[in-house]
Amino acid sequence: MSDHRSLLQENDPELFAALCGEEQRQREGIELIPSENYTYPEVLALLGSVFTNKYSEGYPGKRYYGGQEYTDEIENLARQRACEVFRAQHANVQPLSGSAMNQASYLGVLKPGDRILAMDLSHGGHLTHGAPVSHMGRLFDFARYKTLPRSGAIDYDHVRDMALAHKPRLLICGYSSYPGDLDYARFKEIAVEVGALTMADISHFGGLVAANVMANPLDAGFDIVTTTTHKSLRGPRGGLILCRDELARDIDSSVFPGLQGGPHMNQVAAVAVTLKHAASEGFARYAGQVLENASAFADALLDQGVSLVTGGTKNHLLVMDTIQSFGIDGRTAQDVLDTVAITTNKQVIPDDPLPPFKGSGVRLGTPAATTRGMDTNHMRQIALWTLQALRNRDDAAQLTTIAAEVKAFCREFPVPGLA
Ligand code: DSN
Repeated sequence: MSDHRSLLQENDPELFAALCGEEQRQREGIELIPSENYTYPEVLALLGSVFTNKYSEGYPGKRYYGGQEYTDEIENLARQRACEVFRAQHANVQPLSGSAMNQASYLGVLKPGDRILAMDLSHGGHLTHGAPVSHMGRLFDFARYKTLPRSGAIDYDHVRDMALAHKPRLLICGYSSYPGDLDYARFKEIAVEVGALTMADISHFGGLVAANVMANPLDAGFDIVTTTTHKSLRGPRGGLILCRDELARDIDSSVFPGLQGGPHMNQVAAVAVTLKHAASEGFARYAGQVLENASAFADALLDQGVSLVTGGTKNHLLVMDTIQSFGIDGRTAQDVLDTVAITTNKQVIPDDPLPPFKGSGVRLGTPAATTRGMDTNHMRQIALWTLQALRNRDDAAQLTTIAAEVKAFCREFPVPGLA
């Protein structure tokens, strides 16, 4: 047992037990939450490294504290690599996570009260895209576009109508629960027509953009692109803001000193190594497999008559309408799947009549399963277990059998960084 583990075991047995429990849970279950992943062993090492001891307010070459020779080096590496991987002019690698990253972006280019047009939460947008319960929803004047009632797809004519009616200063695209792709050129055209800046929040599929298996909004001339680093990118928890050179000063001063204090340099180091991986051929293959797996998973569910929002997927995630498909709400479906060690999350669907704590659906995704080496055949098997569990949810013996099969299956797929 490594030194830090025995120390933890000795000094804090309760915490050690929880750590071991979580490791076992991650090893023995199938992770289908589309925003989760298993990070690299080097990331785990850097997160637990001495970089966590260091205060580094400011930016490389312009810090408020001494002793920055190595922190400057890692932040420069992270910035350079982010610019290379995403073809960006400028990168800020300090946002602590997704919400801070989006808040800093808005506050960098807008004034409180300015109008923003973004996707409605229940139609696939994110809390920070102006949900009324979020601070951003109160600080800015959000208008929200919705998807088409039957297909669940984005209706660009509706987005344009909303833009013409509301005259936003910022037009946002990007999603946390939309199983489609985005026409960035069309968004840009609409923004130009109304004089708005453009921002894409690609947090969910940042890794797929980095690997060039999904389109890059910067190639369509977007002003700002944000992404978290721990989802399909497989890095530590964190956020990146990518932008044009003209916005670099405003974005940087919005992150620090505007919103945050000292950056987490252990996290910045881990982001740097993540971006080195993201530029590799192995990562490109991984990203392609994430998409193939999602498509195979969706097809397997559709073949069995399951109802999926938008009728399938063009990215790494799918949203199953559990009311239509199984007559149960999303929370019940999530709980049933938990009993067979398949981890998902309940999800609201467009204009959901149920509250978010119930939801009419469940969101499923393939980044984590693909990291463990699962392929399209495995996804078909997982689809089968998912259906068997949901259809036989009142049959305890059947659920126990499925849980045992899932556990045995998972033994074949080691989790990176876990012995
Ligand atoms: N919690 C993330 C997700 O699951 O999509 C977004 O913040």
